[in-house]
Amino acid sequence: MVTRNESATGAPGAPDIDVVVVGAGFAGLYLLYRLRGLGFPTKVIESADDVGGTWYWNRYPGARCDIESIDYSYSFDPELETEWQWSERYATQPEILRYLGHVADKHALRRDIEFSTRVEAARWDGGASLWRLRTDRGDEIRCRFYVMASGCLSLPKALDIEGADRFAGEAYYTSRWPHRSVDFSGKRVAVIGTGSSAIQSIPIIAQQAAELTVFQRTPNFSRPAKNGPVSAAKKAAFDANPRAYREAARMSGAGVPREVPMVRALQVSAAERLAKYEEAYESGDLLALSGTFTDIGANPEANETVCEFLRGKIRSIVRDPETAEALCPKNHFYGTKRPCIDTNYFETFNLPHVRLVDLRKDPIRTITEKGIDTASRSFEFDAIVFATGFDAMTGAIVAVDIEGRDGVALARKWADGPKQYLGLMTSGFPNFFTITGPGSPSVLSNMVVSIEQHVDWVSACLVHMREQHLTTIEPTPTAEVGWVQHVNDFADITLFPRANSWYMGANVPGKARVFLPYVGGVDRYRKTCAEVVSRGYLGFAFDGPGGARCSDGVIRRVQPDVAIVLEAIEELGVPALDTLSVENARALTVVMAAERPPGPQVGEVVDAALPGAAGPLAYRLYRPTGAGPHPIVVYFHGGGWVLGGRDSDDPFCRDLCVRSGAILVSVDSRHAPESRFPAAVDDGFAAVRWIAAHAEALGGRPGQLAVCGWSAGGNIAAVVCQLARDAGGPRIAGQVLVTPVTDCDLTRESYVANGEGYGLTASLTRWFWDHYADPADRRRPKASPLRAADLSNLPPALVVTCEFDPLRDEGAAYAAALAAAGVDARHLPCRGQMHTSLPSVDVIRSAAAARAEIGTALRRFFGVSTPAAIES
Ligand code: NA7
Repeated sequence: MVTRNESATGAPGAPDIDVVVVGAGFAGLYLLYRLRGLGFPTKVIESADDVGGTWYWNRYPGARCDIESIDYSYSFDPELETEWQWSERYATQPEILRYLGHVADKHALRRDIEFSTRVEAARWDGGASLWRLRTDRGDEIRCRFYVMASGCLSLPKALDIEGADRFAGEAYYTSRWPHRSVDFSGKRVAVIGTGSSAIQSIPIIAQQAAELTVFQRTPNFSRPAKNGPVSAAKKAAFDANPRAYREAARMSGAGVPREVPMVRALQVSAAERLAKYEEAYESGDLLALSGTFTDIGANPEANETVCEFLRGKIRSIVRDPETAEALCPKNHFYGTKRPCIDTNYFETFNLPHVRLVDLRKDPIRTITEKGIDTASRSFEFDAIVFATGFDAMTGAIVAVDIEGRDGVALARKWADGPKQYLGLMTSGFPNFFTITGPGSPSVLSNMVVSIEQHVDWVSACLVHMREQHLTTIEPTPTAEVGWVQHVNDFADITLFPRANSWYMGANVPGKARVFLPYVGGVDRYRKTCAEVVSRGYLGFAFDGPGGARCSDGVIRRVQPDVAIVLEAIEELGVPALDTLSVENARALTVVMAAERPPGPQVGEVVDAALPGAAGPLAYRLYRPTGAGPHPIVVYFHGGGWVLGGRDSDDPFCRDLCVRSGAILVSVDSRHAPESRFPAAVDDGFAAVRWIAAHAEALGGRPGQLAVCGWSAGGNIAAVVCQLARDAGGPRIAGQVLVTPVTDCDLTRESYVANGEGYGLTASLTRWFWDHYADPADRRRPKASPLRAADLSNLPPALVVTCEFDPLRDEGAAYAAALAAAGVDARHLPCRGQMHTSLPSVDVIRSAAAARAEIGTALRRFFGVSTPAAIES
């Protein structure tokens, strides 16, 4: 029973206790320890009869951690690190449970844990500013703060197999294994599922069972764990400086210290790739393969090299070719469903009494009294083991009937996916925290590191509230929407959303298909949480005797890959171009370009020259695959009329060629300051005229010519359209202006807001203009096309602008002015992007959707409606 005398006042409407925590696993135990130490009366409610959480319930044969135990352990109590020695590299479930029992004993935690009790409902009482919890014992507990530390993988998925309750033999669930030992000797056993739990238990069950049949719906990637004693090297690395080791874990991507890859898989030779994969394979480290190259998680082609490497291993282990092939994952990318490490998993299928049933070919029809009927066969079993997984990340939370402000049910609020701020809180539910909730790194990290970070954050928040005399905290809707967007933006630049995984909620019928964890990494996330606090708890609203306060806003508005690129530029200490001589600036852009991904393959690339306004101009022609003739797009590169050439936007041109199905002719123009205004636009116009006149010879379709340009190239493209109109030709079918320079006024709001910190600076823009044109010339429409007296009768236009670009507002103004003049003009504003996003093919993946829109627009200009054949 909960005692009521813990209340500070004991008055009606007063809380019984400050904090109630649900769950006595890694999270609940540390929370209790921390809050108790800070003087917050705290009670933990736990449905099991002892501590352990997931390690209490998941006692199936072979259950162990697959993050090394040195890493998968608490850091808050340095004494633990010397008094507890792990017996194996990957500890078994009983050992981890003993560890948690030891921690509970050492810190006398059990006295504040109410075991064998389940919280069934929780209601926010706005009048009294407290939560009223109801337990399955019929108690009501009133608390100021309510924390769900209920685990990400704790609520078993409801069985979705017809007839599951009909089976008369022994039925076991890996997630709810009996506390007695189970003996399968001499029995015919079925295992349904091939996730982590199955992959760990199958080899052990096979040692006992007379017959073992594995029912597999989706084969999984797994490799040997190479378990054994804790490695001497690992132990030495830890012992050398445990505090530094822990700090490195906190500032790593996945909560385990490791080197960060610097090279793309597709940048190196196949032999080099293979060597890296072999090394990672042999390491037995779950995270090693994803950490071999930078692009494994994002680039399908790069990922496929890992997949094929692992399939090769499976084929080399499993003797029966048909079984081997069935065990090879082919419908998801490596890492997009939780990969596994194992001990003799694939080898088990070589045993004569073990067989695999491929449910993709022969699905389960029903479970019967005696066994399992598939579409084509009837199997009889003495025991069935269901290793069918969990309602991950949200299941255990919404299993409690939680009602926030105004009677809103959490289950209803989250019906289309969890709406959370930082994975810690949800708006409309004051003083309600989730430890490792959806929208935090959680299951994509070493859970213990993420748990400690959340517990520390929540504890510090409660101390802040106490010091500031604040009673309630909740996130604002603005902050929450912004965070959910950021979580999705991050997921969308990876391959994760393409898999039907529990990360996506896809394993539970009817569950919203939303990416649940935060893929940005433990380090990035930790810095974000700290920044939220340092900016006055940005996005949180507080109330209480200390006064109402709220610093509202969105913590991350820039696209995640844009942020990564900006961080890399800062880390590399790349000098600002406008601090360099023109010669050095040009040399630097060439060096930077050498490192980028090459862009997609096209049918043919031809370098040649054409006559410009004052001499030959180099151009590069990109021809699509497939029989011509093709429409032609004349492309003008960026570089502020000063830098760049036909090489500088090469990946973008390839991408545009593939997406548009058109020939791209990327034309150089004379550069400033050697050739100032109007040399560049005169060259541009001369090039368009020549290309239009020679379209057929170039493989083009006469009359089907569009122009496209990025940045200063967008300026040239826009001016060329005006010159062609005024000269009565050539006919231009459309213009795509990508973050174009359209005006010389550098005082617009976007220059103020985005003038610093987003790649192209206001000062660099000034530097370009100074090199290009005299102040009087800049105002002429040939330099500032926005200033043309007449914008009518221009070709249809797509104007792309980026939110974090100094040029944003002049691009938007040009789109609006064209539309006002009756031109068929569309404005495509790109959220969270910067000036260089669009041309950064395979680097700024979040801009791929905008690149696809450009392809579609070009196709439309040419009257083509078929979609481009390109992966995002
Ligand atoms: P998982 O990884 O969700 O695995 C569950 C397995 O059960 C998986 O192979 C599923 O196939 C299979 N499954 C689920 N429902 C069915 C039905 N109806 N029919 C056939 N097969 C089914 O859970 P685990 O317990 O193994 O591991 C959970 C996490 O714990 C793990 O990732 C680690 O982080 C620790 P599917 O892939 O859905 O086709």
